[in-house]
Amino acid sequence: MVFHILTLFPELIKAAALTSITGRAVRQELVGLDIIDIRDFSINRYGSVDDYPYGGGAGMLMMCEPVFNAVAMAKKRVTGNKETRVLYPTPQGRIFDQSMAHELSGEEELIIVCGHYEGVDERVIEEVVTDPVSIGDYVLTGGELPAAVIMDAVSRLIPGVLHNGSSADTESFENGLLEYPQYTRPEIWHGKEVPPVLLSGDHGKVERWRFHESLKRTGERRPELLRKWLKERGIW
Ligand code: 4GS
Repeated sequence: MVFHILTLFPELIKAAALTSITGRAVRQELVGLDIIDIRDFSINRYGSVDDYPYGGGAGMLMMCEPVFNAVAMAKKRVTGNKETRVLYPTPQGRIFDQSMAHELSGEEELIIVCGHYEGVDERVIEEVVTDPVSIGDYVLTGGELPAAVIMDAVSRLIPGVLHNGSSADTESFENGLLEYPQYTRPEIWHGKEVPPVLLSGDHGKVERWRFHESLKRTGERRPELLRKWLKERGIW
C-alpha cells in the first residue's frame, strides 16, 4: 500500500505516520508514504495557497490550482496507469469505519487531500475527489488528523504489519462486536481480582466467557451495534 498525502503540514503527517506500528510498517516498506507539500504548488510569487471566500464570511479557502496540481503530481507518481481513489477528509463525507478500512486496504495506492482552514474551493473537490470521507461528527482544523487515522486503521490490516498474526481480527468491530475486557499481571491489583476463568487454563471456557462479555458490553455501550449483529444472524 502506498499513501500519497497532500498537505500544507508535512510534519504533522510524519509525526503521526512514522511512530509506533505504522512507522515500523513504513521502515519495513510494507507501507509507502509519499508526502506532497501543497505549498510547493503555489502559483504566485508570495507562495500563497489560500484566498478569501467569495460572498464573504470568516476564514480562508484553499485555492483550486495548487490543490489540482498537487493531485496531478500524486497521480504521476502512482505506479502504472491505475485509477487511484482520491480521499478528501470532510464532515460531509461517508463515515469511516472498520468495513471501509478493509475496503481501502484492498487498494494498491491511495491519495488523500488534506484541506486546512475553512476547506477547499468546491470546484477542485468536484473535479478530483472520488471519496469524501468523515472520521466523525465534529469539526477539526485540518484533514491531517483524519488522514493519519485512515492510514493507521488501513495499515494494520496489511499482511505483515501486525506481527502477532491474528490480533487484527479478534479486536473490536472485526466480528461486529466490542472487545471483551483484558487483564495482565498482577493477579490482584487494588483489591480487584482477575476473573478466575482466565486463570483456569480451559480455553473453551475462556472463549465462551470472552464472547459473553463482548455481547454484554456491546449491548450496554453500543445497543445499535448489537441489534445489527443480531439482525445479521436472524436472531432479532
Ligand atoms: C473532518 C472530520 C473535519 C473541516 C478540515 C473544516 C478543515 C475539517 N474531516 N472528518 N476544515 N470530522 N475536517 O473536521 O474528516
